[in-house]
Amino acid sequence: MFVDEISVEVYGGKGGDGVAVYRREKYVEYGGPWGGNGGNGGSVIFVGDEGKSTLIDLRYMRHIKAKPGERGRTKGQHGASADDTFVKVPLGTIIFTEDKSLKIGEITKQGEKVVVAQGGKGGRGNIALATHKNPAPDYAENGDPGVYRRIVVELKVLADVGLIGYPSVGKSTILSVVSNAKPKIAAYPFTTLHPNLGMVEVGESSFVLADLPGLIENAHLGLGLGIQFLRHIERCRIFIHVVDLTRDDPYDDYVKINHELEMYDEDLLKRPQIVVANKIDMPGNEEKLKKLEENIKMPLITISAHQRKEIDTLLYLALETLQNAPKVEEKTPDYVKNYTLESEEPNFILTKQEDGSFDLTGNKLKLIFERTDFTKDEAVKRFARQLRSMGIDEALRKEGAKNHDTVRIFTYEFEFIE
Ligand SMILES: Nc1nc2c(ncn2[C@@H]2O[C@H](COP(=O)(O)OP(=O)(O)OP(=O)(O)O)[C@@H](O)[C@H]2O)c(=O)[nH]1
Ligand SMILES: [Mg+2]
Repeated sequence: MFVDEISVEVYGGKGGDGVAVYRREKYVEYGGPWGGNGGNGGSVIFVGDEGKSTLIDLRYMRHIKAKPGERGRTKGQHGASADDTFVKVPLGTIIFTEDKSLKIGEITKQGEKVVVAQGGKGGRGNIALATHKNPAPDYAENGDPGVYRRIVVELKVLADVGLIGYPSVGKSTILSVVSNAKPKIAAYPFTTLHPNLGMVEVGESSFVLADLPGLIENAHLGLGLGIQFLRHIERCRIFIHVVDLTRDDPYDDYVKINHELEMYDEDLLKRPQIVVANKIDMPGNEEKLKKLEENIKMPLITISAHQRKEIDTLLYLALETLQNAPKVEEKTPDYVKNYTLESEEPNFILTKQEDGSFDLTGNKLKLIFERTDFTKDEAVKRFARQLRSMGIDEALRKEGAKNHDTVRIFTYEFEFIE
């Protein structure tokens, strides 16, 4: 099955915790701090791979977790950072945030990488935390949590040439005779439910051909398989427009399909088309053929996919047309902003509750919170200092906080002390 949009959960690895230990050796009188830093957690990284053409792999790994960093060790040794977790994805993959309002990245080249979930930084051990004032801290930092997010991964078919036309005109049959692809072929409409891709070799050259689900009138309004497949057409540089000589009026079909393209995006009509009249092996097609020849201004080739008649003529013409066709401009919807790491978020968000207590949240505050080992007095004091330097005390005062008011920070409650 062709997968073109999939939602997955990605987890950066947690950073390893730093440790708080002291040096105790035979001849060392005053053992100093000797706890190493935790290692960084691994990141989940998507990497472009030309060998892939679908997102099917992602379907089998809905949750992608990178490994955590190692805890710091004694003797000042740092914990090892975890290896990143790489996931190979096809070129043309676009990664969005869950609601698709932000684009996290796009992969267009072999080996190109996009970090989709950053691993957490390792926490500092008590060596790194030692200061002039406190040369031997008895606490260490916890490792940062890795980024967790749900992402939407999208792949538009990266085909150069697209087969378009009504259902049952023989699009899949054509793909099956010119490539190794094995699309489903049957005498009923909408046999093809998802685009199939095939690599077509023509002499020394090759191109990717997409067999697209059949279109019908008002596809642009969602009829038949509808708009979702018109999207796949966007990247094709040229079209092979297939008409069926056994249908009542192939010329009328041709006009209607082009109208659908135009209604979806009028630029699509500017792309070169080769019109292919298929099923010439069937009797009674002279009149219909004549009407096509008289009215169609584009190159027209008459073939029989069944009997493999004139298939080579078609392929050489497709290749030549493709080589002269302009590159397709990517259209990114206006609403999609590029995701940036510098968030415009404030350091913290303070809200006064109805019962007179205060609530503090925010991603930056969260980071400091997660790093703190609340079982250690010293660490808690340090946390309080960090809050002060972020301006939280002042903000609380401004909001009217008085002695002994309750301040909630994530899972902990504190007392405000003047
Ligand atoms: N006589 C004859 N029949 C053909 C020819 N090419 C395809 N067919 C038949 O037409 C029917 C439809 O063919 P498909 O290739 O599945 O058509 P399609 O355009 O992919 O159809 P959808 O996937 O439904 O859009 C099948 O029964 C084919 O065997 C041909 O050259 N001659
Ligand atoms: Mg088909």
